[in-house]
Amino acid sequence: MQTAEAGAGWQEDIFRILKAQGAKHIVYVPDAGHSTAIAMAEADSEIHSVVLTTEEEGVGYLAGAWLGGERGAMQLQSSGVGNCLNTLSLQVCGRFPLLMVVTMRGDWAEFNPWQNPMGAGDGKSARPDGRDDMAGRRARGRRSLTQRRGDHGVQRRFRLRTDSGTALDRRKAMVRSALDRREAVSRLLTGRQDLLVVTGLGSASYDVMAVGDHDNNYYLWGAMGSAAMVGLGLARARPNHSVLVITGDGEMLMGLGALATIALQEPANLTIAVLDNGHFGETGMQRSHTSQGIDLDRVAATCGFGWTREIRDIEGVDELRTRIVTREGVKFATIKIKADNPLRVLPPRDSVAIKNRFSASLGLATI
Ligand SMILES: Cc1ncc(C[n+]2csc(CCOP(=O)(O)OP(=O)(O)O)c2C)c(N)n1
Repeated sequence: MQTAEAGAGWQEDIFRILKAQGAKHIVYVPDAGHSTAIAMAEADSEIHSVVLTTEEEGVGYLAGAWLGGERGAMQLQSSGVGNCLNTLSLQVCGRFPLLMVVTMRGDWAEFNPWQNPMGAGDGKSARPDGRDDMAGRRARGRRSLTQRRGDHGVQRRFRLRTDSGTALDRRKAMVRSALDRREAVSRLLTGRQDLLVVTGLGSASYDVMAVGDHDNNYYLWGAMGSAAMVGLGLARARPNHSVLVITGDGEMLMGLGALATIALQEPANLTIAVLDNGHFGETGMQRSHTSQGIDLDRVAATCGFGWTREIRDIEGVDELRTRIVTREGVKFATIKIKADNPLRVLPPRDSVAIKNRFSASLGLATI
């Protein structure tokens, strides 16, 4: 009895402190240790509480909320810190604050040995600047170079096997009915006014930059799979703005769980537009799942997005543009584009400056 009360007590304290410090967003993958605080967040109408499918979604979400001028925290267990590693580049490179309240597993008397690797490693994992262990990193770098060389051989053999008959026909049909990516993005952003735009890494960012740099653009250069969640956090923090995420099929596929998370939140002001060339264009045009039977708009529809479309013509892009500004429900579109690689138009790489510019344009103080 005494133990249970003590447990609930610290959780209540954590929730109260977070709220007192102005946290508006509590995002979590449940851990038993956080259950009281999660229940308090769920019951509090002033808090956006967001259940995630995986912890890295929380990293993107909280960066988005911060871009929109609001604070939050993630509650997770130590194994979830491991899930976040790559996305932490968002915090490091954009210098977004990130508060994670981590319940430790893999500590003294842990009964599940599978909790031990992350329990023992969390201190280092949460430091993606990785200032220690340089020798280990160099060794790992050599190994991954060998693996990369090996992988390319595998890809070539795989491509030869799959490029036969019907698959090839399907690809040709797709190319015939596909849009020019630069034209599609340019049309989508025409007359954008106060639209807030988040771009996934690589080609989608180059397309948006090719239209013209803008104070209300936030470009991701990494944290692959995070764009939709940054969009969600931003949309929740800025309900009176329309928020548009523009990303690639590969980037969206890496964060597919986000579609489930976003559908539950139903942000009426958020639209996700996936530029779908059926390939990982940036890395050498390897085929992605979307040219092999996976339809992202149908995944979004199944998750519960109220409006979804597969767009194959410029009229469809025009319709999407008019819908984005309505803020009448969460929307998802795949825009089928040609699998080509137009000249790269690189956005600025100083992600802190871009963040501060974005905040300033919303009238927010920058730090
Ligand atoms: C975690 C991670 N894995 C792999 C990569 C390498 N990578 C960079 S861009 C990219 C493909 C992006 O494909 P897509 O989003 O479809 O954009 P496209 O260039 O095809 O428009 C990949 C796999 C990465 N940056 N991060």
